[in-house]
Amino acid sequence: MLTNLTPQPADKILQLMQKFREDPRTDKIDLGVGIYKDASGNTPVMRAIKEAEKRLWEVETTKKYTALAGDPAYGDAMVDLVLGDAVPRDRVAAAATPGGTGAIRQGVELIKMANPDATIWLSNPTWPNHPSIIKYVGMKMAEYRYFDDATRGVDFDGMMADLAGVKAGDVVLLHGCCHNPTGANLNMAQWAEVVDSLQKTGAVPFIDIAYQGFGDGLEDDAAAVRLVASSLPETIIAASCSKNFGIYRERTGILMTVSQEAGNKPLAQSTLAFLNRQNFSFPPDHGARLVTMILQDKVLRDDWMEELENVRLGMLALRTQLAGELQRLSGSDRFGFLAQHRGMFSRLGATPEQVERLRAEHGIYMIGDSRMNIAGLNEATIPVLAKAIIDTGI
Ligand code: PLP
Ligand code: TYF
Repeated sequence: MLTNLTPQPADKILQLMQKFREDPRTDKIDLGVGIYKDASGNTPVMRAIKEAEKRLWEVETTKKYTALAGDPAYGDAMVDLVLGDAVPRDRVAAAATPGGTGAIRQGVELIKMANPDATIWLSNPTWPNHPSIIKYVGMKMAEYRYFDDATRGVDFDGMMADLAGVKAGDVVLLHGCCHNPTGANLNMAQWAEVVDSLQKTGAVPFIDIAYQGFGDGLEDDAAAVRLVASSLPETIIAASCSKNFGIYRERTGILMTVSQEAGNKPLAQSTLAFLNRQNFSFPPDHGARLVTMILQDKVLRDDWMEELENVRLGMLALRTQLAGELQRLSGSDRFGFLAQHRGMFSRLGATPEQVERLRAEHGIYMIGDSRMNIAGLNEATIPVLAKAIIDTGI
């Protein structure tokens, strides 16, 4: 039986990670996989996580099962973090999942249960795991225009034209903030137009928010998801704690649904629990518990927010420095978009051949579509990257 298996497509981002590891050059620069790194290239455990782990070791008396949807306190804390008071709590169902990816997978399965004929609309481009999971689950998908190659901003007219053609009951997958892989984002006036469009077509928004706190701040980064959830009858949200709590390997995420009325919530809640049971039974608890402890304790929460804010400001400073250096070297403003983009990533707009030359000639690793992880830079490597970009004729 096992001989019947056929090779499956590899993840290009993870493949590049391996290639970087194998490169013997000591001055190589890793702008590949989306993991936050400090100026020394380390991904430290955040202070509040360390402290919560210490406390947890002292107070935790059992590791017995929690509940199929995870600890309800985690659900409450995350609904607060993501949605604030944008929608009444009695319309929101939530279940802990293994990472944001687990939430996306369960979200797609939920959509399949509710409307197997729905088409799921994805931004072009999007995070490659979106189409991969949707295809695997067996749902139809389509793309809406998103990135403008000329400005390296959002092709908003193209996006709106495509969203106007979405059918009632279809699903539109939107990045809540810090678009991966482009770094180009909608402003709030544009989000309001997206809301109008969804209202007109009757499409259901599915928001993936994996970088809250990495763009314009914890509250500002949640503004779009809050606007959408408070304006439309139904919203599905997949949130990840991997980046903003730095707990990548703990697999901590959450799937939330906002039902039209409080009366519809119990069915959504029991379906989320059912989906967990079918896939893995009880969700991982360690990361979720740390997140809950931090969000519930003022001292830990303030410390986490301070550290996260420093991470965010550090990436913004790197953006400004890189854009400034490129302006100096090129004598033009054509790289100004790097300072406008938000989050961990920017799509540089180089050709695959240029990306390959950066790797081969300069030891600079970015994803083939020219996505750079800004956190992979530091003050010393910014001039090196800027010079390589100019030398490569980008
Ligand atoms: N969605 C996007 C757009 C991402 O970039 C990521 C990646 O880290 C995730 C979701 C989910 O990540 P995780 O499953 O590690 O929580
Ligand atoms: O886009 C990224 O780099 C992050 C990390 O299969 C990631 O989201 C990349 C690939 C993958 C899982 C996570």
